[in-house]
Amino acid sequence: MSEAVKYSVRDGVAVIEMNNPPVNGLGSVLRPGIMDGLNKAAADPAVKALVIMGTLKAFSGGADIREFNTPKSTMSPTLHEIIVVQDGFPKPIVAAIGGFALGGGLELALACHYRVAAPKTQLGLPEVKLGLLPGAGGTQRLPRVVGATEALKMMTTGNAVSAEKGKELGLIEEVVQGDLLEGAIAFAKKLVAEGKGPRRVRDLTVKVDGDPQAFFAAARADLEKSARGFPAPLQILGCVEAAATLPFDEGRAEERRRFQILVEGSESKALRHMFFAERQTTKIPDVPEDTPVRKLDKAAMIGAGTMGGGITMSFVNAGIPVTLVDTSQESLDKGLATIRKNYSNTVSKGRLKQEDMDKRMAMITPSLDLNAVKDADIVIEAVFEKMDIKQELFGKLDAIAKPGAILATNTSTLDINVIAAATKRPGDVIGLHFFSPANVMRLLEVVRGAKTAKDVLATAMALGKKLKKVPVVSGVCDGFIGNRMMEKYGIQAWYLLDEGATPQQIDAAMKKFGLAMGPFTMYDMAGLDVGFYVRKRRVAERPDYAYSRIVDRVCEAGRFGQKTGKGWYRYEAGDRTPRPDPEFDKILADYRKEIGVTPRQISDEEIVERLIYAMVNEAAKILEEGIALRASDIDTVYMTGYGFPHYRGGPMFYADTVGLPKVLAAVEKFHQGYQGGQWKPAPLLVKLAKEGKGFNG
Ligand code: T1G
Repeated sequence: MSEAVKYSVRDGVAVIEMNNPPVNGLGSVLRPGIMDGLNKAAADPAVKALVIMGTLKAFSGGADIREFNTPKSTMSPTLHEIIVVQDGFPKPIVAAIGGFALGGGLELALACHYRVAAPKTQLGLPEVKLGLLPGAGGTQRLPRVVGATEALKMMTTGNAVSAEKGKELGLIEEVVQGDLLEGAIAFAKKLVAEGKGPRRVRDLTVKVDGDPQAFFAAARADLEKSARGFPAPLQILGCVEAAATLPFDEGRAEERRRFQILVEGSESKALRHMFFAERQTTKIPDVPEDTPVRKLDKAAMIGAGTMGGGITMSFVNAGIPVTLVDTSQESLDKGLATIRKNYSNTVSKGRLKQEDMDKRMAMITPSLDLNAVKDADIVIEAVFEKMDIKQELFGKLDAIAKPGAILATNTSTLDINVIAAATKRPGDVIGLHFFSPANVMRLLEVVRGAKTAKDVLATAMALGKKLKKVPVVSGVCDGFIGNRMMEKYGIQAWYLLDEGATPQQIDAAMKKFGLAMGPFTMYDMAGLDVGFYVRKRRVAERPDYAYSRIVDRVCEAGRFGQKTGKGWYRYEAGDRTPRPDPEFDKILADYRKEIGVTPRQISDEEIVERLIYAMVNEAAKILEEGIALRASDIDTVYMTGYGFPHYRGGPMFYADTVGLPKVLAAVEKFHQGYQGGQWKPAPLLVKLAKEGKGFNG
């Protein structure tokens, strides 16, 4: 038996203990040991019952996702083969669940005859979050235990239930308050004493609320609306319907058929890529995982505006008190009122208790005095995006903040190294680029300055996770990772207007591609004023900075988006719906005449290629320059901060899926066009395309 599985016998009860860190993934390491234990327990006449257990932290996190689409996933014994042995087992099997039983882990437990769990254990079938369905009998057994309604809810949301809820649902027999293994063995011995043998879940029937035909028709209609193009939820529904209408083995065959469709599909591969990508971002080659992190018990926020307020909320939500500093009482009051309103909205939706809101508000200490930051372990600024203002502030913070305090800037474009140079402690300076709304968006770009100390970087990454963000390391460049790519995306959108497209056509094409919203709707929502200012700076720094001036024409007409009631679109008072605007059409027509361009028909395909491949080409440069540590970090940036469709896995994964030779051919075609150098293929793209490789290895 492998050391990942321990087998023992106590008072006639065999115990199989799985110990394959970090999550007892049911991969090719663990499965043989489980099968050996089953065979031993079945063959030993002294054994009257069997307990299967993991560790207190993890019963099992399910099948090993890394093995899918590889020979390992079908290496015998498979999870399916183990479960068949459980089904035919002649003695009662008890699952002793601690920590979590998820996916194949819960399916293993469901193939046991009884289940006990420690308090607070999480029980779930989250496969849908990977674009899959429970493929080891879960879609057939769970409905037999909790009924069709609860089973559908658990499997189509992927949300786990607690042990206590599991007991209510009949998913487990007992919540063991004391030692889990002792409790499970006692439960097994009691079964034997009472002469209770195996009780196979597969022999139960599925309870359906009301008429089955009507039930499943209604469920299908609901899922067709909510699934938004994802295939897994409807495949799960098909399996539950089979569980309710077919003999077990036929239902199981239906489940395997539908699972195979999903596991080979691009959506699931993209979602599995994202699962691992999000967990790779904290792995920094030259910063060991055990690098000591600094204490972060108190924070200070400079700037009570939109970003400062959102960042403050992120900290107090994580239990870190914040001293909120601004230059005027009016700004402070406004900032606190916005925070209070945001929390009140959450309370009114029942997602936050009033007492918790009050606790969080009490953790915010407003101040007009910069010296109030002197005890903070970390000071973050979100003041006006001007270098001289930031430098002056950092000079002051350097003198006030205590030794060892981290000084962070929320700048979205300015050079961290220049800001750090305004202090005597550049090692303590780092960029924490939050995305608006900062209390909601998961992405946090952690910008590493040339002199940022390794422990400061490690501390910032740990802080990101504590704030329930996805921290991604970026090097220093204009726009870091996300905005630098987004700039190329926007430039192509503007050029396409010159050439004959409209904002609504481009937005529609990008929404059809899967983005949460198109570029022009997004720019109107974010506001065109910041970009107007940033472009002026860029043109001053780089006179050859090329872009269509249509965007400046719009700004010069005072059209800055929703905040001015018009931008690329017009807006009715109190209504955020973007509406085509004849006034804009005239600005565009005049501009086309000014540059002598006759508008042409442009296909959606060209729109998507121009916008996405412009980003991919820039991303290849970001990778080459070491601004991003890996391609999957860039994918993570786009999926957690820019509304990139998860089922496409991010821009780099999408490019790999299209095939880099095809991407390169398109980039080279655009390079021959009037934009010329802007489309010069990145050397890394050329190299990988020629080698037949992808960005994600
Ligand atoms: N397979 C492979 N690796 C996994 C894994 C899994 N199922 N779950 C976690 N890991 C790795 C993860 O990549 C990370 O690796 C480390 O474990 C710690 O993860 C047949 C088809 C279990 C709640 O969807 O939800 O069963 O970065 O940081 O915060 O029907 O991991 O250290 O190298 O997330 O304590 C279904 C997925 C699979 C559960 C633990 N199961 N995992 O959270 O740790 S498909 C899931 C999680 C399946 C069957 C179907 C969480 C967790 P590294 P972590 P955590």
